[in-house]
Amino acid sequence: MNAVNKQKTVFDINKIRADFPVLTRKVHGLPLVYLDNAATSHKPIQVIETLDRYYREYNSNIHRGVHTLSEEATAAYENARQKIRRFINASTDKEIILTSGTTESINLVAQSFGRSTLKAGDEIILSQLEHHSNIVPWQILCEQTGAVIKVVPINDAGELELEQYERLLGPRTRLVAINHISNALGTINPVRKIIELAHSYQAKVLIDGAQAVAHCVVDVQALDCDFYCFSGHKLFGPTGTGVLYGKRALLEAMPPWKGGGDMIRTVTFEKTTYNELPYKFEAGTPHIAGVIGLGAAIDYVNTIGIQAISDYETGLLEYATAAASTVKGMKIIGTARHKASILSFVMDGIHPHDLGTILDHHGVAIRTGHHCAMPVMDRYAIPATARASLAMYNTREEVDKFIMAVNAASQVFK
Ligand code: C6P
Repeated sequence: MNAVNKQKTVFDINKIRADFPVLTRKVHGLPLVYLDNAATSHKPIQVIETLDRYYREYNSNIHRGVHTLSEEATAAYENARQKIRRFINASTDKEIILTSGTTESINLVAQSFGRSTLKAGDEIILSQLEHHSNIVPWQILCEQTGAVIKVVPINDAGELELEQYERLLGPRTRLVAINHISNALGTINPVRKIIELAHSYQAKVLIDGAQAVAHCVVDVQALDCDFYCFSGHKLFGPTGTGVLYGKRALLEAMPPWKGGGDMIRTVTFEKTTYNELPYKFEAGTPHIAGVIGLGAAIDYVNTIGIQAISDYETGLLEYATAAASTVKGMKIIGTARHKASILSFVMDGIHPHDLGTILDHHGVAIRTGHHCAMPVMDRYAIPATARASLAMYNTREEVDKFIMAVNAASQVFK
């Protein structure tokens, strides 16, 4: 665990809730119960004010100007990179590539690392639990290179079948790309073990941490992953921000993906040379305010402590799971032994979309659908689930309101 995450902090739910202005609003005349945090989380006032301050006081492009505003913006931007580096315990800022989100981070690895190293017949291992963002970029890469995808199946509980994984690993395995926590079921995958096994075959490992960073401690050095991807907006930061962590030696060897300003050292029509890490992968003007805001979001999370958040949410999920078991006709999809923050379910006789609409009229926001994880739905032979996803600012009272709303919906369809 890194130094920041070890800090002792106090978890004060009322104080936390007071920091999120949107939590005081009403929906259809009722207090908002926001249980769609896996899609995106809300932003504390500290993040909102950071964005506001940037635009009011020092809006400017970075790495380009010598004037005061540009220097202030550059310093704040690079300071945010350091905060991100410390938050996931990377060893140098050069390993922190700022992107627009998890999706872009994965595409970057596919098109740079993947396209430059994979050959026809090479194998990429994915799992049945993946979000489309961790499937489609690899399919595109396979079309380009002739590499092939192998899939680790899941059991009825929604856990990866590790024996099958071990069987899939082999001398042609070049890359394993697996999520840390499943967005559709909440399964926490044994990523440390997955990485260790892949490395014994000299395969590289990309972890899709989109659902993990706001819910558990992430230490990329302890995990020993080769790449780790996440989005700022699920971590109480702005949309349009994201991170690709990569081991320095790998990133050094990888060609650039997008070309443009800031990623070059010299340009002539005959030859262009590229900038050093991390800028080699950061073409064009980035979401400057957003990255600075993500830094503020990380400061915020650190004042509470990611371990304290994780412990709190574990209790809340247990409470929600126990409450759900009392609802007639409610079946939880995804019952892994190790789960985080997500309760996916179906109701007898009610389509998830109808349920979502009824819950909205009770002020309760959940997501319904395939959650961009169609292979998971196929595994359970269902078109969709309803999904309540929790964050650190949710309470047991909110879970009670959610359960009451589900009961009310079942009365409507009786
Ligand atoms: N899942 C959900 O409601 P972006 O869109 O790039 O920020 O994140 C994509 C992504 C990748 N991997 C996982 C595991 C994810 O959960 C997500 C985003 C949201 O579940 C929106 S589909």
